[in-house]
Amino acid sequence: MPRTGRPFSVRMANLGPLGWVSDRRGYRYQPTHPVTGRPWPPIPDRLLALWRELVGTPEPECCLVNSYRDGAKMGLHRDEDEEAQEVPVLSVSLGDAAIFRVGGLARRGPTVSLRLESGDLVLLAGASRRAYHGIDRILAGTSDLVPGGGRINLTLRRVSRPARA
Ligand SMILES: O=C(O)CCC(=O)C(=O)O
Ligand SMILES: [Mn+2]
Repeated sequence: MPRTGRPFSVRMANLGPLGWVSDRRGYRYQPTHPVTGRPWPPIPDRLLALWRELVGTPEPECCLVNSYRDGAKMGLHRDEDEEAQEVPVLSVSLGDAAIFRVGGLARRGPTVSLRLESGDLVLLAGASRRAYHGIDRILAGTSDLVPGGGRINLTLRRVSRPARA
């Protein structure tokens, strides 16, 4: 985590031309893995097809892979490291169910929570693109999809501003 250098409880990897990374210096997108220096693997065609069906153009540039095990959670935040703030964010939940919390544009405003099951999709589009959201907890043992248990969330994002047609 920025400043403190403490680890997140969620483990992360990336697919695609850009990956979201975090360290003491802050959050950013970069084309290579921060430790190996290698490019991220490509986003699988099935995910690109899902994006084309639900979002259309432009193409996503990052698929963040979040792995939740052993009490991992994600605090309330907005996805705001992308230049392309008007392009929706699409996420796919796999494995154990999760309690997802979503609010509005103010950090301290009212929120609602909903249960995301394996296979559920979340599309943050329009006004909700800038809404606060997070994962309160994982309901361990609700799915046997992920080997060893837990939840995987795939979050697809456009990062750079699309070229004008
Ligand atoms: O795990 C989730 O469903 C949410 C992930 C998320 O909000 C993020 O990676 O920015
Ligand atoms: Mn998010």
